Amino acid sequence: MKPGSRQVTAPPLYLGLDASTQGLTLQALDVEGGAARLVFEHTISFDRDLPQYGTRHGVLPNGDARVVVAPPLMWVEALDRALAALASSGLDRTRVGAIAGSAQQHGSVYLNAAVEPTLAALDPRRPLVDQLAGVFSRAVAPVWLDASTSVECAEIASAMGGDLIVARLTGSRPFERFTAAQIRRFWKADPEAYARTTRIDLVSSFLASLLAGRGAPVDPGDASGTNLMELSSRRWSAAALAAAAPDLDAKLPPIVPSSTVVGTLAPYWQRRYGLPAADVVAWSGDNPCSLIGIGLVEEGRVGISLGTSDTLFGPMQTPRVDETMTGHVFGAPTGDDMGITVFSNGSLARERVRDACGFDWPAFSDALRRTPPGNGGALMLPWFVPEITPRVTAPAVHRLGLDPADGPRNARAVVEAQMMSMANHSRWMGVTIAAIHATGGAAANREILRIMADVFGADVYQVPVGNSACLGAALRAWHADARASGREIAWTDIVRGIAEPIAASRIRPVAANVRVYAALRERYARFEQTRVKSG
Ligand code: XUL
Repeated sequence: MKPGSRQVTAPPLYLGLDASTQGLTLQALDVEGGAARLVFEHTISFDRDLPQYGTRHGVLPNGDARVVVAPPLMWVEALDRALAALASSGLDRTRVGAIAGSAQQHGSVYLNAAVEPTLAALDPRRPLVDQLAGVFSRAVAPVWLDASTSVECAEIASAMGGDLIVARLTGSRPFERFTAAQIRRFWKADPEAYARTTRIDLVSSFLASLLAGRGAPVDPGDASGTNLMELSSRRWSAAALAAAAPDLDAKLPPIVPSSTVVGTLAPYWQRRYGLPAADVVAWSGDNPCSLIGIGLVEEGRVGISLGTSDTLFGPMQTPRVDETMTGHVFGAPTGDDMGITVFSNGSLARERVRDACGFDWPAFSDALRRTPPGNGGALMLPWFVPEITPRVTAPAVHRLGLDPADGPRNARAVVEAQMMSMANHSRWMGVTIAAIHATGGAAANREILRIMADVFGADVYQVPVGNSACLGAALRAWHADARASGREIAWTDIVRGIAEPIAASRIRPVAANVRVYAALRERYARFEQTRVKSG
C-alpha cells in the first residue's frame, strides 16, 4: 500500500501497547461484528530480549536502592521490535485502524532540541534506536520505583502551602515517585542539562511521539500522576509548575482528553513495516488503562488487584480527594476520575503468614474454611514491610487476642486485616461498592474472595484477563477511532464480552457475615490508629 493511504476494506484491527516496568507487550484486537477478539499478542522482556542494556527487572542496578532509573533507548528498541513482530505475524496489517498505549506511570524522559527534527525525518531503512541516540538531555529516565526525592517532596509541599493543598489541587500529596519531585531533583542536580532540556515527556507521551513522528500530548490519566495537573481543569497548574522547577511550562507537552487522535503512524512505521496511516491515540498510564481492561467503566464497581502490592481502584463520577492523603485521584479514560489506593503488604504478607504456619496454599485455604468469619474478634496488623496505607515506615506485625502459634486463626487474620484495611481506606472515594472485579495471582483463591465479599458486603467476580493494561489500551484505540469517525460507541459496549468478569464466578456476601465485619471494621480501625500513632 502507498504510504499515507488508509484503505481499510475488512473490519479494522486495533492495537494496544503496554510499556510496563519489565517489558513491552503488543496486542491486536479484531472487532468484526462489533465484538472485540484478541488475535495477536507479543511481549518483549527487557532483561531477556534486550540484555545489552543491563537491566534487572527492567531497571538499572544502582548502589543506592532509592534511585531507580531505566534507559529510554531500551524502550525505543522494544517498540521497534514489537511492531516488527506484528509485521511478521501473518496478520493483515493493512487493516490496522488505530493504535493506543499504556505505560508505567510517573516516569519521565528528558529530551533536547534535536528531538523534533529527528522524529520528523526518521529513515525507515535504519533501526529507530540508531537514530535517536542524540535526542536525550539525560541518558536515563527515573521510574515509579524511585524513592530518592523526599527532600524535593517537602520543598514542593512547603512552597505550595502544605501536603493537603497539593492533594486538593492535583489529586495526590507530593509523592517521591511522582514526576514533579523527580523533575525538581534533576534540575537541582544538573541545572545545565535541565536548561538544555526542551521537552520533558512521560513514558506514555514519549512512546506516542515515536509512533506519531512528532511530539505527542499527554492524557489526564497520566498527567494526574505528576503532581503538576490541576485536577478540576485538567490543565498544568501554574503554582505546581513554579514549585517544581523553572521554565517548566515550556517543556511539558499539552494535556488532551484520553480519546484524542494525536496523529497518524509516521512514515517510518508505514514504510518499514507496511502499516497504514492508522490513527495514533493519546497514550495513558497503566492504571487508567487497566480500569478499561477489566471492564470498570461506571461508578459502583471497583477492581481489587491482589499482587505483590494490593491495590483498590475504581471510577468516580465526581472527584473526591483523599484527605488522609494515602490515595490518589487520576483521570479515567472515560473522562471521569478514578480513585486508587495502594497497599504494600500484599502477597508477601500472605506468604509470610502461610510459611510461618507451615501451610501450603491448599492448607491455607482449608484454614480459611475452618475458622469463623470475624475470627472470634482476633486481629492482626500485617505490616511485614513498610506500609503505604496507612503510612508505616517501621514495619512490625501486631496481634490482638491472637496466639502467634495458632496457624488457622493467623491465616484468617492476615486476610481479614487486608480486606478490612482496603474497605476502610477506600471510604474516601465515596463510592457505594456493588461489585468487585478481583484480579492478580491471589484472586484465584476463592476462600480469600469469600472474605472479600463479606467484608465489603459486595458481589465479587473473577476476571479472565491477563494483561489488563494492554487490553485497555487496545480497547481505547477502538473507542477513539470510532469516535473520530463520528460513530461514538458506549464504553459498556466496548468492554462487552472481552473485558467483563466471569458471570459464573460470582461470590455473594452472606448477610450475617457482613454484620460481623461491619462491627469488626471499626475495632480494626481503632487498633490500627493506636499502632500508627505509637509507631
Ligand atoms: C501507580 C504506580 C504504579 C505504576 C507502575 O501510582 O506507581 O502502578 O504505574 O505500574
